[in-house]
Amino acid sequence: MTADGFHIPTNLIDHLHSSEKIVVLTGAGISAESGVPTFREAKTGLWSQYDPQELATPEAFNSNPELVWKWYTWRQRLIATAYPNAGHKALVSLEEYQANQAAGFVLITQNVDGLHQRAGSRNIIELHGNIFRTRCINQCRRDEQGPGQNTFPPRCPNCNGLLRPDVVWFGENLPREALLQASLASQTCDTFFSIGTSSTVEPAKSLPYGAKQSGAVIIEINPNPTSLSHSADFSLNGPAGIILPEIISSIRRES
Ligand code: BV8
Ligand code: ZN
Repeated sequence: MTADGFHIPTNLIDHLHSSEKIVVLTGAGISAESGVPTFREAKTGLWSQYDPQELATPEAFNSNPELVWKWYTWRQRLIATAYPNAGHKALVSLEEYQANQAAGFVLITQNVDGLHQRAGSRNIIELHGNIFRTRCINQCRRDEQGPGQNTFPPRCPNCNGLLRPDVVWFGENLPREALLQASLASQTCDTFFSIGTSSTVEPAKSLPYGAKQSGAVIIEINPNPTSLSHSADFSLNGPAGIILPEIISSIRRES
């Protein structure tokens, strides 16, 4: 099923009216309309000569912490000037719409930009951490805000070890509790949205298949096809910032 000119299929709206638990998985695409480059299209500006998958690794940090911190500082500054867009805000409305269902809404994000929190979403699982948090490589502390002092790269005030961005790098395990909660939510929902993700990164890319196996309706929102598209019940080909608000107004119009 595809949305024709962003007309949302009626049977999708009917399904959402009766849905008891909605799980949403977002990727970098939902922040694209806020001006935050997506992960694999981040061929903009200073970083076009580097492959993000090469920089977001423990090996890169161990061999060149200054370069990796320059990349993250550049991204932090870019994200700090960005604002949640209509897609982020529509997910807040969807969570509010589900409020009368106990545990009716879970937002799982691969993004590290914190834009869902700033939009007002509440039940969020950050699978890959948060770019504004730092943690000590000797694991003696984790700080919500960025590094306080002015040494570069920043060092831990406890042990003087290097501080690192509190994100999950390629080759690193995801936070155990976050992955457990995300898997459980995906396997116990009746509706699973996959929004703005190329569905290439494990283990996040497996979540919709767990939902499908448990009988959930799978809805993908992405201007481009992905490896998930052929398994989705609805594949809405367009930008999240246009399609999600249309879904919210259709739900309200027809309720
Ligand atoms: C792990 C934080 C155990 C850092 C990120 C099994 C098979 C093969 C490989 C593996 C496997 N298991 C593990 C791996 C290795 C690896 C992996 O999956 N590699 C892939 C690339 C093959 N996974 C890991 O290493 C994970 N760890 O599994 O631990 C382990 C350990 C060792 C060995 C084996 C197993 C850790 C992965 C986490 C990496 N960290 N981010 C940082 O951000 O700096 S991942 C990074 O990619 C971002 O978080 C990003 O969100 C995420 C996924 O990318 P997307 O979000 O999908 O973004 P992308 O740019 O790709 O796509 C954007 C999409 O948006 C596009 O489709 C576009 O069309 C769409 N779009 C554009 N505009 C819009 C839009 N959509 C809607 N609206 C729009 N307007
Ligand atoms: Zn320390």
